[in-house]
Amino acid sequence: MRLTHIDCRLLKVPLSRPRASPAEAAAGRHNHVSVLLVRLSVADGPAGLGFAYTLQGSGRALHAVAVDDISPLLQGEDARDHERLGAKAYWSLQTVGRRGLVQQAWSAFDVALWDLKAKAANMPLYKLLGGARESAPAYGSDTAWLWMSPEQIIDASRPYLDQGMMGIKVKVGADPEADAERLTALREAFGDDVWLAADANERYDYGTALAMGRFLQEEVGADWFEEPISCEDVDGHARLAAKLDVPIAAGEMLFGLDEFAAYLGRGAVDVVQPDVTRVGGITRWLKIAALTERHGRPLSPHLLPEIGVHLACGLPHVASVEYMPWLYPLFTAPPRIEKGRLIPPPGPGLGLEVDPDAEARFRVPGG
Ligand code: SMN
Ligand code: MG
Repeated sequence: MRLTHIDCRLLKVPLSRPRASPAEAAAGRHNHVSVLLVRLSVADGPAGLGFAYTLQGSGRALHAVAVDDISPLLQGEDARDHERLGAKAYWSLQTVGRRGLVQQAWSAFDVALWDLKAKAANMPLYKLLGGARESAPAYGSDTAWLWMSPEQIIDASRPYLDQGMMGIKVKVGADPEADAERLTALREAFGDDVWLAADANERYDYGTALAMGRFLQEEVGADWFEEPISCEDVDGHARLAAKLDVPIAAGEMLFGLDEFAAYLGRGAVDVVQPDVTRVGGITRWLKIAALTERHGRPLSPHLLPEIGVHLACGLPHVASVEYMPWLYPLFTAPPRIEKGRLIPPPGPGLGLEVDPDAEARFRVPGG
């Protein structure tokens, strides 16, 4: 399985519901996601497809790393050797990218290598990973941004809840009092049975996070409290986790296995959320999953349900998939929700086909 051709493209995909206020979105901020698409071709057989994203900046830089630095390393290599190729990329680029953008670009290649491997084995990726189950619980993540009122959140979330999805994750972290009011209104509207989590994206200080954690567990009955404080404050997370009953979720900002080991070793996280396109792809996601399993904690993949559904259906201790359908417009048949659960597409590999019209529409000139 020699790699004969490597194709890297940069797309800019508009967000149907922007991350920030409509005014900011209109000014061009928070209204799109940049996507690196990587296709790995072998002499005979289907190509492997992988992708990674950046939010707002750095799309061109991600693409440049893929084209200039990583692609030449893989040309002519045996596509089956994901460990050897991962080590080759790591050691070749360590001085510029032990963490960060280089790892994000590499992630797209690693995902493509796994897509290719599963296609060569003629099986869906989740079967190759272990086939733990045929569908996974999913929570809605794009219906409760900070700029939205409780009424807007309720309206946006209804279609998900009506389909039977487990629940909704709500953004908090701007103003603790307003956050508390929103959460109370949402719990009242949704009822006690709906899964409800709060995601602060690192914005609280320790004292506010502790107070909010107590409020979440006592008044809201929240199912997890995500990124309460800076991702660099492992000790603060450990102290919060020791004092609070509401589970602490974290991991989307972490890159290395060592960072996950630090959190897990200190009991600083209860639900581990590695981003497959930040940690270095499926190869490293599996290592983080093994470490997490050893610590008796569940995982929940960050964003990218197109890949997350395979991880959640392949491995036994993945609690849920984050349903953030940002990249859905790119694919002809992305993973479907059925009775509230996400189903992996039936085809081999990731089971994804890029829609050529969408690709043409979203492609960045020169990317
Ligand atoms: C998040 C991160 C990045 C983009 C969108 C949303 C968020 C999440 O932290 O966990 O969904
Ligand atoms: Mg988050």
